[in-house]
Amino acid sequence: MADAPTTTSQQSADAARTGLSAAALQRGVLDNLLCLRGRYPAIASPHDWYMALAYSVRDRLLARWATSVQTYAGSDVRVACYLSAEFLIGPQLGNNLVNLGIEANAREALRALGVDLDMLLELEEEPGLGNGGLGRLAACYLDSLATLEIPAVGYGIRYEFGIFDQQIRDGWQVETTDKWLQKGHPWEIVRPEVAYYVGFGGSTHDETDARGHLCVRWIPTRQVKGVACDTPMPGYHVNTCNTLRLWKSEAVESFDLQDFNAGDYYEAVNEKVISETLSKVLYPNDEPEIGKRLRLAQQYFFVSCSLQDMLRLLEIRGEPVGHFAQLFNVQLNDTHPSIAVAELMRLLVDDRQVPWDEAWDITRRALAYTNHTLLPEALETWGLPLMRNLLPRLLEIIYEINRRFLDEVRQRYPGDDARIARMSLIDERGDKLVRMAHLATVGSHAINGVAELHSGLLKQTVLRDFAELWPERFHNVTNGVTPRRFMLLCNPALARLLDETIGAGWVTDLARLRKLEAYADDAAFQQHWRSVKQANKAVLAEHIRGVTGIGVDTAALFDVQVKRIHEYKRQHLNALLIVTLYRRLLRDPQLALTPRCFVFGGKAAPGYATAKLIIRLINGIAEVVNNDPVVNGRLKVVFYPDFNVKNAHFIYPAADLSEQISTAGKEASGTGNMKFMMNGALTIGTLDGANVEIREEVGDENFFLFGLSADEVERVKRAGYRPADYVKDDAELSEVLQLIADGHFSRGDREMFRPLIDNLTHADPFLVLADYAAYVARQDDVSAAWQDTRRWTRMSILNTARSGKFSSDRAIGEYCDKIWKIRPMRITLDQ
Ligand code: 26Q
Repeated sequence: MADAPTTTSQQSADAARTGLSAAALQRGVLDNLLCLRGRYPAIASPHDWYMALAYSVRDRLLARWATSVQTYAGSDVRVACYLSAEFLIGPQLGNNLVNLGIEANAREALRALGVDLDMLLELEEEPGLGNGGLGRLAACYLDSLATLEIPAVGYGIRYEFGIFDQQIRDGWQVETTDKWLQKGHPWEIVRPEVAYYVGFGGSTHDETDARGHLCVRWIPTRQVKGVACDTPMPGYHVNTCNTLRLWKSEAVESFDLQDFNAGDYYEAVNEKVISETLSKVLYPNDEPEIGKRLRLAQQYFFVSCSLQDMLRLLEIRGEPVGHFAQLFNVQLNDTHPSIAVAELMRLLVDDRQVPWDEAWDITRRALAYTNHTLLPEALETWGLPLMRNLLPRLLEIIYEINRRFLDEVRQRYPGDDARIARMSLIDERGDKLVRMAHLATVGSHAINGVAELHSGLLKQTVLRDFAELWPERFHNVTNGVTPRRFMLLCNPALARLLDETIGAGWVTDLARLRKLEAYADDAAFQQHWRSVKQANKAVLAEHIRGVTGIGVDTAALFDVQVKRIHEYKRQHLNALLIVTLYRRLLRDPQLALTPRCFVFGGKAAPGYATAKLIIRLINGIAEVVNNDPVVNGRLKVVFYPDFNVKNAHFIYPAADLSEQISTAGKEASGTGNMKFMMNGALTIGTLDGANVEIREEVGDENFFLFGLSADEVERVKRAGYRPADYVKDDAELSEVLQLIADGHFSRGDREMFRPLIDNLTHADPFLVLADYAAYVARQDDVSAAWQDTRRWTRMSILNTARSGKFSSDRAIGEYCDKIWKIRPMRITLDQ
């Protein structure tokens, strides 16, 4: 037998796993290259190096992670549990290097091995486990929770296929499957021993339990096992490392084989396949009808696993179930996890024999609900037949909650039957539906919107009756984004300039950016500021050339609109502007036009035909404008394919102008608007979502406001909006629409964009034409402002300087104070 290792070799082995110096990292990378990849450097592929580095970084997270988890388990500290069907966490390697503070050392270690860190960062596939804003918000919040040293767990679904990859072929969006797991995902640790069973279907029966109490037993026809897949979520420059716990579905083998399909091996395997499909794929938003049954099953699946996990932790801590709400705050990220209201009741009442009233008190104290939309078509409902068939016991519980709730409403408003019908958890007007926003509201002690305007509208519209009944339960928490990823990581040149100018403290105290105001007119600082922006634009230009083949002039104004494609976000309003400018050039080729490069990015839901046609229109315009000699390079139009977190990293820092042009009252908050602002872009926008607060912070003189307000939008609609009138009265608009209708951007095809033009001129539900003239006029102001470089630079600096409010640290601080009543807990590593 070999000798036991000596102390010194033990220490160096430890250092190879945990040491943060360049030398230790280098040893770690070489160890992992051999021990996990089976490779020596001479034949290692870039992917081998990526994996070796990723594992080395993960090694360095593990002690922090294990210590954090153990500290929480061993104390009576309250834990924030963020339940979300989506977590769009983005690439992990760079972020983890930044949060651990070892980016420079890792770079040096790799350089000594002849490997370029940037090349490895470029290789990483991101887990696209979200559609857009809501999923990315959840990820930003996990970063802030850890950075603020708040004990927290993110709970969600480990989709095998995340959001589809987008390709552009012949101008159209084409979807291909997302391959995030194909080459292995080094950040996750699967925990087969942390698993729970979730039932579906079957029937319920009244029974008498051992103590003679009447109770209900649900006998499902199918069970699925949820297995925990954990990803570490380290804070910035702290020891706290929280957990993102995503559930993957598996078959329950013994259940199938023994109880139901004894002897039928192939039927059992088939059951297994069905069980595993539960966490197979993320559904896109804006697809209300597709996969309804599976989507509800997914929601229940992850919610049940997560609540069972919390109850298990309670037992580990030796606490009675009565302490559930003291120990857990369960935040519902939209209604997607709102079945939690009924499931927690079931787990308490049916499984643990807690009396109904006590269980209800626990449930309501533990849960809180964040609303992210007012769009009626996006409010979740489930048909009663589906609910009864898939989750019979949950439906019974919802009925009981509703019965008791409506009794309360009746007492408060005797005889007001209309109100009862409006507030009921069940919509009885047509096919009966469960209203999930009502369920979430009734089951929560706190309800919030995601920007001031949105929270106000929420109380006036969708949840009006509830806000009247329980005004004290309604809050606003304006969204925020993490400056670690969206400044420090993605814009290192800006970060360096900020460090030199105002000190490094801004990263965790973003309000300190205000100190930049003193430099807004400083000529040398301005020069530096512009050179940072210019370099970022050159980087984006390179990517654009590589991906689309289009060459763009980095001296042009970079005008960017990146977000999901949706009519309410009005990418087509932007398209109309481009055609307007193009038409002006056709009429007057000598026109002094401010050179602009329009950059679009975003995915359309696969079944959303209008959104896909908007993409086609943008590409049709690009094809003509980019190649017309009259334009002579003064306008460029780029549709950057497959917008995701990874390419967002080089898009936001390169923007001069941020397009936030949704119909007022429709965008709950927006978070891209904040990312642009932090990186020094000016905003052209409507009074919608967080734009309102951005303008308040930065000042009207540094924001290009246009368009109808939310109130005016409603008034115009009530008065009977007639878009054709706007066409009639505006020659420029009419000619712009005509150019599109004539097939100018569809190679002569007059049919291609007809649905879009017809929609705009006859219905225009999002008031594109009503805002067109104001938008074009404001864009003329933008062009004029761009001509005055010093003025523009001043405005750009002030945008960054006044963006502090939009840090997710501020937002999480508000959740902690107003809703969760949680305080930080310091993690100390024993060494
Ligand atoms: C629902 C049912 C079936 C299938 C999919 C869905 C589904 C999935 C995702 C519905 C909605 C979403 C995502 C919504 C979303 O991203 N909302 C955005 O949330 C941001 C964070 O608060 C806000 O900033 C945006 O304004 C809001 O649009």
